[in-house]
Amino acid sequence: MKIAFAASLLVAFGVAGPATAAPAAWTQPMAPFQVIDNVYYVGSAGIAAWIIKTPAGLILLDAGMPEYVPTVEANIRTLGFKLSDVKILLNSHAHFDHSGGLARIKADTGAKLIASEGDRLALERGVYPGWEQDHSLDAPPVKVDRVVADGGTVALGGVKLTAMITPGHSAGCTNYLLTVRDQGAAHTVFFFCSASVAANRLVPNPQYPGIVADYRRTFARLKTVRADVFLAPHAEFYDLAGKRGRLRNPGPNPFIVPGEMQKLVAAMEQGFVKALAEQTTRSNTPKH
Ligand code: 4NZ
Ligand code: ZN
Repeated sequence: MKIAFAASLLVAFGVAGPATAAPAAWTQPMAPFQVIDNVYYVGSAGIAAWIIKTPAGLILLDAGMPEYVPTVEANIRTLGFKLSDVKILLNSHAHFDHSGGLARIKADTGAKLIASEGDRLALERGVYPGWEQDHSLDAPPVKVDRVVADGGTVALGGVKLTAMITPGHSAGCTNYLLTVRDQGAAHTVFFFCSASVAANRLVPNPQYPGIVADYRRTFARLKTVRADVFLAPHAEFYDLAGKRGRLRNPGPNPFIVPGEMQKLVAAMEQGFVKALAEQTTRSNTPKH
């Protein structure tokens, strides 16, 4: 897959000018590390991939870009794990920058892929729903072995993740909650799917029917979540590099930041309101 986006998408993002490249950070290496308790980072500088370690093997949440898979796999080995230890694959959402590597990692590990019904077709067809004609946004198709519902759980070796499905950013956008322990206290990790508008059309020809109502429900629901370890698919959503740098300092784990999630959710809701207004204006402006 080429890392070039069509001009149509740049228009969708409100960016003028010729097609540009994917952010360099998306495939820029980052050394793998333990984040907190049984959670490890094996992604790139810009795009997350998470290992959740259990007594019965590993869960890998997100796979990054297809071209970055060899580095994700090397990162897993650097942490002392074997690829064959990966038993379950999860996906935050069916966008090429997070799902593109799943097919290859599935083949290399033999792990089972668990995903939401809302994202299943996009994963199995390898398309970006609503932009099917733009093949620069395709991802290698990957078979979903089991569907997880909202509130459903993914369990391995006594470790349990709870799925929270918040449609909008994708039709089956899936967050996962996990309880971890740090310095004797329990903390709630929220693996965020995302709720940005990104390349999504809201009006007049929506990315999928009902997307605007879905975003509204999603923001209302996300506001009810109290999680103090907020982990997200893109590094800039939660200052990955800054926190990683502070891990070596004495004191509490820098990834524990009560309230951080709600700040980002509020900013994304503002972004949604602004994008909806802009797209509505654009759709009401006569073309000449
Ligand atoms: S995302 C595009 N997954 O929201 C769309 O960061 C969506 C994202 C990134 C890039 N795009 O169309 O180029
Ligand atoms: Zn996305």
